[in-house]
Amino acid sequence: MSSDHENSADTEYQHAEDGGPQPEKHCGHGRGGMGEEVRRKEDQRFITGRGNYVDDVKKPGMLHCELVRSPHAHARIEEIDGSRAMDMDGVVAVLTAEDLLEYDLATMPTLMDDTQDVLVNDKVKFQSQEVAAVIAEDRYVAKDGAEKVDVTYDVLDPVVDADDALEDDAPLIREDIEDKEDNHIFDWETGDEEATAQAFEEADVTVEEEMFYQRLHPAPIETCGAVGDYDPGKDKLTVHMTSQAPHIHRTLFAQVSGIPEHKIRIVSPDVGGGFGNKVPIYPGYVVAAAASYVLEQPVKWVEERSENIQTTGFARDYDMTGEIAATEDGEILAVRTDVLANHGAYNAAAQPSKFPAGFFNIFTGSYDIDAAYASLSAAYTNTAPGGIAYRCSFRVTEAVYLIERMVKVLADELEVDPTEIRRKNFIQPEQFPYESPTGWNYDSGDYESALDLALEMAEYEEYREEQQRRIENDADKLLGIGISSFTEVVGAGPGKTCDIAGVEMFDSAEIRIHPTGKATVRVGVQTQGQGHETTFAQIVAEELGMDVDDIVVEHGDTDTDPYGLGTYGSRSTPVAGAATAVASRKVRDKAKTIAANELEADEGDIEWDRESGEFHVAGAPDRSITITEIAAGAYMNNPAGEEPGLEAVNYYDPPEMTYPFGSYVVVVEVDRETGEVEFEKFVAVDDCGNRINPMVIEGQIHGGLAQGIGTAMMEHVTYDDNGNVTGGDFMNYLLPTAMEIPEFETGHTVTPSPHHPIGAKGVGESPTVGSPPAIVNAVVDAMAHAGVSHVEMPMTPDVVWEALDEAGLAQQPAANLEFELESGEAADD
Ligand code: MCN
Ligand code: CUN
Repeated sequence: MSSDHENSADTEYQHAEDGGPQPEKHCGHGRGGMGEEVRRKEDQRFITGRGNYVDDVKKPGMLHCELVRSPHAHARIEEIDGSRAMDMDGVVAVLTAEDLLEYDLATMPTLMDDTQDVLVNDKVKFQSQEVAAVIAEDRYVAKDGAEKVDVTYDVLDPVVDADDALEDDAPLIREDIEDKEDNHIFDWETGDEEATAQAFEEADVTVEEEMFYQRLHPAPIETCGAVGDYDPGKDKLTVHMTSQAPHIHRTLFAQVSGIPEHKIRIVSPDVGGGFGNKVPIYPGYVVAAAASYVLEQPVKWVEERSENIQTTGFARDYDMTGEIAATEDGEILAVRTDVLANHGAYNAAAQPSKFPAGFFNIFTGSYDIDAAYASLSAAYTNTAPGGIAYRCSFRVTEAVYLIERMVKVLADELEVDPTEIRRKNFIQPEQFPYESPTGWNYDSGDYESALDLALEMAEYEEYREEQQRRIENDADKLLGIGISSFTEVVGAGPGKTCDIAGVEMFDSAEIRIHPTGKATVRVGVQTQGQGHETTFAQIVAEELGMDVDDIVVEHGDTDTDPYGLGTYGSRSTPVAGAATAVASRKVRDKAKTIAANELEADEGDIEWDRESGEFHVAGAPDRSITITEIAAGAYMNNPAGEEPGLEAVNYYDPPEMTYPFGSYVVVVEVDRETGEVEFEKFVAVDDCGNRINPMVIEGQIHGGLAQGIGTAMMEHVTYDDNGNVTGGDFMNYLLPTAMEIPEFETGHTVTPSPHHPIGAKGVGESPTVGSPPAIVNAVVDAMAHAGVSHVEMPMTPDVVWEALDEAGLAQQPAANLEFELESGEAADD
């Protein structure tokens, strides 16, 4: 159970009405428009087991593919012998890089400037890398066949840590890159190094902390998979695949295969969670497509759970040093950071190509700081490729962790309440649009209102008093209170900040109103559980005065949908949501002409009434007509000179990103005997501008907070020195369950985006981005009085106990027991 608090001082859309482009007021008309808690339309099929996921796709004559994977992290392949597999009943083919070379399919581009082997050509670069593929009539036979492929390896020394990889004597991982002599990928810097150094020299106080944002795995419920289906009759390749960005994947497939793009169709049916995992392209997709092309039969590949964890795009793995320079009364003068990034064996990170470190350079966060500087190096290692995507807004997660942790470190150094430091340094509402020292243009914000609401909901002052009491009483359980007042950046994005492979980022929507007044909407983004079939219909319902049930939203089929760049970086609402609103308004403009014709009035006299969802004649409100009534006229009675039909398409090129924000307050109890951390209170106040569906937003917040808790407390993809994944299944990679998740209290403020047609910002990633520092701050806060300034994630009980022990706060269980026996209490209990 959770409750949703509103900031009483804040009414919806209030900020917009003070000036700037006016987001339009929703009317609560009950048709399912903006702001209504419409139940998710897609859930009917999901909860009745009628979803259609890639593994549900079955084609006549379909074959199955299993991949042979390397047990070694670094090894040269000497020989691959598939004859024992080929001898098996039901095995149709064994494919190796050599076979793919014939079709020019042995390598594929990653979303960054790198080239990855589809099947290993020469040298294995990470454990479980794809070495060969077995195609068989049945999945079990394929699996058995894969075990019978004999591969001879010459095992090489692996290197798994980024700093080891950059040592002079480290084994060279990427011999396939011409002239490559080391494992260094790139250096990158942002901000003003000199001005920052000067601020540090002049500051009263400086603080520094090292922190490692560990390697994480997105863990969608549905693993990755594809069904390749080449039709020689039409010379057309259809690939059903788990994709967050079907159009980008179609373009990549065209580039990889040489098949012209209009002869490729990517279908992403229902997607069972993505969280960034389904942004990159994986070898299995290419193998399934290539095998179906060669064999002229459909081929399905669906990976197992451990394959998903061990080989598909991981996230984070950022080793950061943070520094803050401040005055003695807590004004932040400068922030500086140095990062070592582990990108794995291939630089497969999905990110706008202008920033090799993603959006990490938003690390000044919610604060008005004059000087900032970041430097970063990235390294290849013998670990799975990736390095960015997991509910992260492209490294904003790491940036937010850095600044929100450092603010706490500074507060403790100055011995002031961390809320005081935040209030003193927040960018103020009147400073928007605000340009940050690293060149970001924040659209709108009111950080103090969100913090005030969160503190009030969390009963902050009471907990501070309780915390003090416990310290004075030497209590067994310490109390800690952590805060994070984060700023997100979502909605990729305008050309100056974002592009993919040189393509400026946009998104699209197409609306067709049928003669009977029902509508089909197609969008270029791809829902993976976010509820687009409902929320995008709500935008249209609002803009056209239609009933949400009369609108169906489709996506995930490149043959029918307008080209779009897909769903990641919480960009669907900021970009495709904007396209949907603009396309709706185009439809409304045309409908107005038809309304004038139908109402026999001058077009200049026709007015749109948002409340009733009707056009009426000025001064004669009873002469009115709805879009539904106009639809027939658009086809059967279109005014002379007007093109028949009622439809529109919009490709929306956003002028700016949107900057959602929030304040989270977490109260924890830390057990001095066991190191266990219990959540006492978890308050999340989010501001994503105008809200389309508050219930969907709350669902997003709950899910994202659970993932933030997993991040802070449990999750870590680990490797041993030989490059073996030691956290490669759900027995060893711990995800939080309902047992570990506390009750959340959510609240919101509303600060519309001034440049978005409906004033909305994204929200999907905010809770995962914003919550880890609040949780770590809380645990550190419980021990700060004894001098603890940092605890590394994941904060498992042993890690916390060690921090307690070092600070002299730990209680020895044995000592306790002795005490109890002596006093005779234990026997009585
Ligand atoms: N929404 C709203 N009003 C707003 C903002 C958003 O009602 N002002 C609604 C949207 O209409 C949408 C949902 O909230 O239904 C999320 O919207 P948005 O913030 O635009 O994010 P996206 O739809 O682009 O989703 C992407 C984001 C990312 S990048 C990851 S990772 C993630 C996340 O969403 N993966 C998810 N949430 C997920 N939720 C589920 N169930 N499954 C995933 O894989
Ligand atoms: Cu950063 S994970 Mo989401 O953008 O698909």
